[in-house]
Amino acid sequence: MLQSNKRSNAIDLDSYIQSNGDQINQRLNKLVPDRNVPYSQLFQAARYSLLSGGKRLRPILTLATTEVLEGNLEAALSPACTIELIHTYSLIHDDLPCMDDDDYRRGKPTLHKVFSESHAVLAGDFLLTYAFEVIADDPLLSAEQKVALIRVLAKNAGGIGMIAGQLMDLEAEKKQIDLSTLQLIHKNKTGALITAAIEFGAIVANASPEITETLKQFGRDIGHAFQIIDDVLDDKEGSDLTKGKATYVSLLGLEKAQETAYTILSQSLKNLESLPMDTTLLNRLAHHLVNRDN
Ligand code: GRG
Repeated sequence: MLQSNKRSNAIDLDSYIQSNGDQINQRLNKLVPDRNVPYSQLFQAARYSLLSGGKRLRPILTLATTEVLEGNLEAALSPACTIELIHTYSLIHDDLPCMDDDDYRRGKPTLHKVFSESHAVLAGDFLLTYAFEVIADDPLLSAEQKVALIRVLAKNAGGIGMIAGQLMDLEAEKKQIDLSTLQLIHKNKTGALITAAIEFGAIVANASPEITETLKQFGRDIGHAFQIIDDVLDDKEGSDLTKGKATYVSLLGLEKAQETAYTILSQSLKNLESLPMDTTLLNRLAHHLVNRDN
């Protein structure tokens, strides 16, 4: 059973993240089982990436938004997991030789190194497609909620969302780009799925259009701050991933980049405070996203 935390102020955020992360992992494990079929490698490949220890921040944001809005947490769990299915597909494809060509992800060899490039393409395709099937088949959601979730997921992961961001990012490699172009890339590449995760909570909890709009703005802001901190962490770790690429640190410098993330965080929290319910849980998670060390 998913536990609600009525008194968000009193909660221990680490145990909130741990216990919700565990619930998400269990559901993901159930949604994508090993299958004894002639093409079992498809499921093994998908599970290799899906169950390889991501932070699960996006699905946790869906559950936290649902909780803040006093929605049905059980009904939020599978939709939350579909965000992670899409996130995992994007990481698998991003690591391919034709994209970022990375050998390691989450401390393990990338999927195409362990299986093959074609297995990695197909495992990513499977996770992407399957996300929509999971929503369509969910017995705890109304028909209206399913359509709304599918629309939000398709838009934010699609050609005016994450895929657009990825294409702009690839085209920006080895080119001089300015800050507003970088912001546009990350608004789509990273921000769109984080915003969808928050909007998912609003849909499950049947929030009003006004409340949903405020939460979406909060999602866009924390997605922006999350990406800046991603660049700051890569820079501090001397990561190869940013070599030759424009980042918030290369354009603003380390200190200014960090300062910008904190300014965006505080704007996002002000916006959140305008809501008529206790939003402490989302406030604490937003701090966590910006203060994280990995
Ligand atoms: C291939 C269509 C397509 C899109 C790829 C998400 C993405 C777009 C690329 C990943 C490259 C990257 C490092 C993006 C920066 C921000 C980001 C999404 C980081 C990874 O997310 P975390 O930190 O990762 O939540 P974990 O491993 O914890 O899930």
